[in-house]
Amino acid sequence: LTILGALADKKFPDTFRFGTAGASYQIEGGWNEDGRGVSIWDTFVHTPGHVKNNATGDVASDSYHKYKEDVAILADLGVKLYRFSIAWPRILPDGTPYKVNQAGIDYYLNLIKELQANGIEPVITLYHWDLPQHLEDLGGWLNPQIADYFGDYARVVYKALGPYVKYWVTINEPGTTCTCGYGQGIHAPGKSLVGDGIYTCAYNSIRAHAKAYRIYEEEFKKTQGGKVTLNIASSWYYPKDNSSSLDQLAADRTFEFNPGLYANPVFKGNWPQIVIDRVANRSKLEGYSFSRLPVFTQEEIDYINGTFDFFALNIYTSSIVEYTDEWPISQPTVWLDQGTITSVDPSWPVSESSWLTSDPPGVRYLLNYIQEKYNPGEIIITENGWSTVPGELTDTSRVAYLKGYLSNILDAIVDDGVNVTGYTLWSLLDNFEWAEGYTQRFGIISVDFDDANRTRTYKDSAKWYKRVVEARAIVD
Ligand code: PNW
Repeated sequence: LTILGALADKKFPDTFRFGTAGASYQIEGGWNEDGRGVSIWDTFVHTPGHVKNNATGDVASDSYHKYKEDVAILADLGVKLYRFSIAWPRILPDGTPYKVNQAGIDYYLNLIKELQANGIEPVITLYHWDLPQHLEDLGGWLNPQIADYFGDYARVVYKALGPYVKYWVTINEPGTTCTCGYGQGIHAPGKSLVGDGIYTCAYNSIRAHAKAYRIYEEEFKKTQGGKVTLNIASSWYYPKDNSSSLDQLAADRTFEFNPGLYANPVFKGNWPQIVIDRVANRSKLEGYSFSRLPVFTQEEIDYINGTFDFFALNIYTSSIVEYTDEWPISQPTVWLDQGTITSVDPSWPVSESSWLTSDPPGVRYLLNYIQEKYNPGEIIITENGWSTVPGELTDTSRVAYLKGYLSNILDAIVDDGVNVTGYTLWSLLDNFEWAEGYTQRFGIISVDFDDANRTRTYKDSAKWYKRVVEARAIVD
């Protein structure tokens, strides 16, 4: 076991736990088994033209049947955390508490039991994008009542699984759902509402998160003692020219329009001021008598502010931001509201996903920035990972990426004093990568999707990660 020379003495502290992650629709399959209801992703993938090669998650990595094998792999890797999500329509087939599906609850109880028998702690996401279709028929994340539906769902899950769970994530990356699902239309439910739908979705997602947080706080925290937060994806944003205060302004603004849109209401109260001001201004110039950004009442601000027990961060990449003069008034869009020009450094290695390039120092900057700005007390990196082509077992580029990111996370912890307590690598298994189907693979474990058995095989990155977990240090 060789530990990288310069890092020989640097160990991840005892407070830090390694893990891996996945999400229900991406890995489970069993889409119509044992009483599971229909989700917006079932509807989306069963309509041709939405996903590469019209792939579906009907079977996916078949974790609905192979969860014991998956847990055995986790145990072999030596990890102590496993992040997974609950399929809302497995628990409540039409999304409402009118009918609770015990078979769905049992699946997750069995999974948790298996994890705990192997000394692995579950980190559970309540919502990772598989909304019950019935709730979409009512308007989905554009319907303000979604907060109440989500609260009722959360209560059912806390009640059934809460005694065994210490870490809850309410909603995974509302920013991605709102942008891709209700803005660009490339994710379910496939709506293109670039000027207003994204903000309405953001508004309701945050209200729904807060509802689920408050329900836990009031009804379960005392007896169950867990922690709850929402999950936020963020890149690190560099100003294009370090010495330009305008580029710095543009980089800050890009942060506020992306993770800030979701983090600020929860960690500080209300939307970021720059977002309020810019959307109001452009809305007015576009002829609206009100802002396209919904207004939180003071009561809502107070209810939402502070609904976190830790920061759950998904970090994959960085980008470079350049200032530009105000764009002319044309179509209302969030991108024109943001009004910056973003790019990447041509020297950053490119993954199999066009949006994902490797800039390891970015994670250290970002962790320090989040620590400073939001003072969350505790940070868990709930996703970080790299995509390669199908079937690649000698995944050198993934090892290089993970080595770079984990080294910088280690530096942030040891040298900068940022309290990162966990890391759940995305992802344990190759899985259904949303609109990209099975063309981009994020797993450290390869899955053969041509084989009915969905045979799992270790990639080099899994063997490497196992040695890192054992050494609690960055190894070669
Ligand atoms: C995540 N970004 O989304 C999702 O939570 C996963 O379900 C998904 O499989 C994974 O990333 C890989 O795509 C993200 O641009 C999408 O920084 C984009 C970004 C981050 C996360």
